[in-house]
Amino acid sequence: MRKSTVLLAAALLCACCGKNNKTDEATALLQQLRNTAKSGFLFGHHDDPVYGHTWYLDTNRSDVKEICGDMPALLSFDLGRIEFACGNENGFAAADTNLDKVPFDRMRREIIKHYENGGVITLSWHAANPITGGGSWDIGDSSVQTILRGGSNHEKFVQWLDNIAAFVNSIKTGKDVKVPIIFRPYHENSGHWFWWGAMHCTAEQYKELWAMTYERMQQKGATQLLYAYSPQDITDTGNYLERYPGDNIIDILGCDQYMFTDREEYIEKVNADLSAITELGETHNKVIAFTETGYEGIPDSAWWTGTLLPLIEKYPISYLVVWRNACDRPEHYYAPFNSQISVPDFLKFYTHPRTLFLNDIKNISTK
Ligand code: BMA
Repeated sequence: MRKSTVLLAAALLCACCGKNNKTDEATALLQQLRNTAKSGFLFGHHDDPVYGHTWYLDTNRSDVKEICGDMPALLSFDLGRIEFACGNENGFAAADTNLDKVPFDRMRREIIKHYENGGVITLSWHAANPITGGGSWDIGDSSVQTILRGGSNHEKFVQWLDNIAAFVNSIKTGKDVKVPIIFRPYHENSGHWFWWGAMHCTAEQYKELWAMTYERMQQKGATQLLYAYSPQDITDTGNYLERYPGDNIIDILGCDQYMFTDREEYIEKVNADLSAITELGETHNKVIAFTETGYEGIPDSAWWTGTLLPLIEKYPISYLVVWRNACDRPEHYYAPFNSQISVPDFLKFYTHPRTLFLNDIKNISTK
């Protein structure tokens, strides 16, 4: 073992039990993300291989690949509704689908395939409301309180976490290696639109939710996970840290920010977000990432190299994720597809040396 590896391993020992809390593959992924930021950032797309602007569950398809001949380096999927799936150690019924109708079975296969091809995976979780069983957007001021230890929905919520652990633990390669995954639950918590948002729980309750989640994953042996924290609309580093779950849990400092109609506002907000996480990444020795962004419908044909690239290239982010191309909502897409007006500009973005797609990373991957 080289000296640097020994130091890295020591830094990853669990604060509560003293055991190494990451698999070798998760440790390697974290190092890969650190190295990535020196040369560029991984391009990520949510649900990329499972549906696109005009198709659903075809195999070997990707709106991004159909434009540039290459897959995103990073694939993002969502666990929403895994709460109600029949999770067990042997996997999930093919009929179990997430909130956007992606079968968990298919998600697992795509994750394994992408990892074996040298790609990186992240999972978000639009968790159901634990009181009503409605969606993440079904807000209520006491939801978080009821799932913490001693709360009326604690047991139920722990079962939901166990479903997640069972699912991620079932995502293994042919060589029986658990695929390392960046887990990003309870996102955009600075806003009010999700039941875990800042208006609906105290900072202490929010942090306790994270600690409980982390500990349960550890107990269930889901040590292949890295953890990303991703609030939205950060004003400064102090504001970012108010609900930060802590350096012992979080591996990746992220932020979410979308462009709506006002370009100047987007630029201002992204600069505030990325400046804050750049500074915190240095002081806390963490990887940073732009965990969700995009411009719905991409109505600006030069958005990729005219707005996004110049805005982010000065920050050492390891990756960015643009959101999904919904097949059942024609206006809801964030990556271009054949004939979309921003395709020529996306191709310029694709060939830029700092944007990393699957072919760019598969040969330098640590696997
Ligand atoms: C939102 C929208 C929803 C979707 C959810 C989870 O931003 O795309 O339609 O259900 O993300 O993917």
